[in-house]
Amino acid sequence: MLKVEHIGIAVRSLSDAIPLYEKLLNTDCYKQEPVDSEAVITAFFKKGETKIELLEATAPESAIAKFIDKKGEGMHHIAFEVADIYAEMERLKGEGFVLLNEQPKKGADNKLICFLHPKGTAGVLIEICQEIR
Ligand code: CMX
Repeated sequence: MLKVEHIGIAVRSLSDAIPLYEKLLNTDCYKQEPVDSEAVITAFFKKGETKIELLEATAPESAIAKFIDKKGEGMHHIAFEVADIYAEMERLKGEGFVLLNEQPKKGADNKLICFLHPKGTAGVLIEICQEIR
C-alpha cells in the first residue's frame, strides 16, 4: 500500500454536496464521472496528495443507495493506492481478507479497483486502487 488515495463519502445529492464541499475545502470539484457498473456518479476534490470522492447513487440497487438507506449519508470507504493491484489482491487473500471482487474492476478516475469486506476490516470498507497505465 502506497498511500491513502481517496476517502469516499456517500451523499444523497451531488448538487447539494458539491457546493458544500467546495466551501469546506475551499477548492473546486475537478471532475464528475459516472461509474455505470457501480450505479454511481462520483465527484472529486483534491487537497495535497489526497482526494475526496463524493458518491451519489443512480439506482436503488447501488451499494451507495443501500448504505444511505441503512446508515444515512457519511463516510463510505477509504481507498489505498497500490503499485500492483493483482499482487496486492493475492497478498491480501493470502492474509485471509475477503475480497469483494475476484478480478479488479474499472473504477472512476482511471483506476482499477478492488474492495475488501468491511466485516473483516474492523467495520471499514477498504478499497485498493491502481492507476491504469
Ligand atoms: N462501510 C462499513 N460497513 C458497511 C458498508 C460500508 N461502506 N456497507 C455495508 N456495510 C455493512 C452493513 O451495514 C452490514 O453490517 P451489519 O451486518 O452489521 O448490518 C454489513 O456491512 C454487510 O452488509 P450486507 O447487508 O451483507 O451487504 P450489503 O448489501 O450492504 O453490501 C458491501 C455491503 C460492502 C458488501 C457492498 O456495499 C459492496 O460490495 N461494496 C463494494 C462496492 C461499492 O461499495 N461500490 C460503490 C462505490 C464505487 C466506487 O467507489 O466507484
